[in-house]
Amino acid sequence: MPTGLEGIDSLTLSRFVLQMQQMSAEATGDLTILMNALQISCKVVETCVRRAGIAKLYGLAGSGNVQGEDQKKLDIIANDAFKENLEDCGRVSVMVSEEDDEAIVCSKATTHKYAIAFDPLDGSSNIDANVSIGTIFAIYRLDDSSVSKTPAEGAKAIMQTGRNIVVAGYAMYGSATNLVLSFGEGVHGFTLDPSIGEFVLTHPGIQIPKTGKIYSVNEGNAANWDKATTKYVENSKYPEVGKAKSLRYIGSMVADVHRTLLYGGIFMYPADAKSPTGKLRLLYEAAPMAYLMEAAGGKATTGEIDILDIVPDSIHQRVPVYMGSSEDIDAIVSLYQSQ
Ligand code: P6P
Repeated sequence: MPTGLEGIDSLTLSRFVLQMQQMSAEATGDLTILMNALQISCKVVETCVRRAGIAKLYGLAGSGNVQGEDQKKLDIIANDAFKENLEDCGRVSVMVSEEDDEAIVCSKATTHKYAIAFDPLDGSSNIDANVSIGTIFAIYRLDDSSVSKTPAEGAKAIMQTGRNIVVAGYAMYGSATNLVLSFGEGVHGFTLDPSIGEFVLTHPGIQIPKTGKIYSVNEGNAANWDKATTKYVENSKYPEVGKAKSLRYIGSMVADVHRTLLYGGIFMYPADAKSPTGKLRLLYEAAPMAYLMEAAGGKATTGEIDILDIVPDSIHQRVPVYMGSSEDIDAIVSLYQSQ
């Protein structure tokens, strides 16, 4: 399928989305409007993150969220920015945010084809240290013949497997601001050009290497790992053949996944004795990142099942995560199979 990228340089995200939609006979423009609201939200958050130190936006907000985590001031600012823009665009019927207990039924929706799950500012514990943080999102298609009227109905409508994702991606607020996304056909990376205020195409057609030299995990949890994870990390450090892998761990999922996507290797957040279902959330962290990994030629698993095949049972459900280069994921899966 043509990607619409042929022979075009400095393609902006806005034009990319328009071209993608113009190639689809049944496109109505709703997704284009939704994507525009999404990228405006990313630009608002980017500005706040860049100015956080100067505008005294570091530190705690003095409140907590459904995850039991202390909310940072920027967590709330980012969450409000996404909810307001996505509500006001009128093309989102249901929203789920990491920062909100329940699903949100959008009263301003004029169409009911799309739901979005997002983590407005993932990795926020790193904000005050100026470590890269990000936004993760997944857009799901709804059956618009039955409009959700309550948070419970909205939650039921959005709880679909990752195979039903229409668009997934992340923004990373780092030394540059990247927006990496996929509509299912290929993964493309855009970089915010502050001189024109547009995301421009810088990484067309990202393909993850089949294997990598890096493993990424919080080794501080090693005492609680299961046998398969312990064995995998041991093999990475003391391989029977070849060179040992390097350990790189930032502690911000967007940054660790972005590096894995570009350089290859494996990113892991296993389940362990402390967190029997792992730490990362399925709907707005694991599934969107798994969607990108598979679209880039990689894999994503809990060790026992592809992440994209999991049917969610709650909107904040956590799952174990292993994602990255196909050969590295095959290695952890075979360790689980022999466990
Ligand atoms: P730990 C950040 O809080 C986050 O949700 C992800 O971005 C990151 O991958 C993970 O948690 C880090 O968790 O336990 O290693 O600090």
